[in-house]
Amino acid sequence: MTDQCEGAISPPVSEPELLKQTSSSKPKESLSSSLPISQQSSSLGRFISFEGTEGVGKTTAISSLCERLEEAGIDYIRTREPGGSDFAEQLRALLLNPQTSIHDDTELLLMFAARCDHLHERILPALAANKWVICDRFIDSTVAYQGFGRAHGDPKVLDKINQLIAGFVPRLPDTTIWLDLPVYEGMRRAGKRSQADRFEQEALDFFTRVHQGFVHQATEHPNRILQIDASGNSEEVALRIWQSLSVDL
Ligand code: Z5A
Repeated sequence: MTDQCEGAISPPVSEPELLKQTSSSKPKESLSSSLPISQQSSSLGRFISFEGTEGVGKTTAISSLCERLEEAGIDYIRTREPGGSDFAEQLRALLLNPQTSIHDDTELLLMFAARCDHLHERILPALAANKWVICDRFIDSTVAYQGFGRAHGDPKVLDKINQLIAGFVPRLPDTTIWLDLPVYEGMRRAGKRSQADRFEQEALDFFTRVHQGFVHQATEHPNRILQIDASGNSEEVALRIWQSLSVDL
């Protein structure tokens, strides 16, 4: 599970850290001198999405990045998809519920309905206020899960998704961090948790196709998507991300 949004459905008590919404205004002085970002005091909002197959460590890596942004005194919001706004969180609850049974097209359109609300209620206003937006999953997940996981990379479905992106997504991420890890390793990491949601119940073949979807996106959008090796411990992964971002910024 990932982050929560302002005023949305309360998360389980076991995930208190996910309630964090925006950066604290207090930088942690003891660590800030080691930050590699040259524009530590920059007020320009950046849109950064995180992507990857199940259990690759996005939530963990986003927490580390947010800590570093706080240390740098950068104002940000942390959010997630599907979800991130009140209405989108309601759709998320339906989409992830293992009891939900819907047609693939319905799932695709609900992902975009949620995204539309999230963009207009949360992402675009934050960027307009020069805040950074750190988003757990965005459009590349739709290509990977609905386009490749569900539709096996069918060009007609990919075309529909690209049309939805062109029609309803006025702002793409500036940078997408794709945490890349062998599918079985992510499933092993995620498997340590107790309850599987509707997507997590899918089989290895499904997640292998999802991974192909991320490979596809990284090939199509090499300037936006940074492929980051997600193996190793969480500190190593966080450092790789930070170094990649500081180069990219
Ligand atoms: N979905 C979709 O189909 N279409 C769309 O357009 C969008 C989404 C936007 C959202 O699920 C589901 O929606 C998602 C795709 C679909 N389904 N799946 N699968 P979610 O938000 O609940 O779950 P998730 O995005 O897949 O995240 P996750 O499974 O919770 O994993 P994660 O955030 O990437 O990983 P984590 O929670 O940070 O780490 C997983 C475990 O590994 C945890 O116990 C950590 O302590 C551990 N961990 C983390 N890093 C490490 C390292 N480096 N080493 C060892 N262990 C680690």
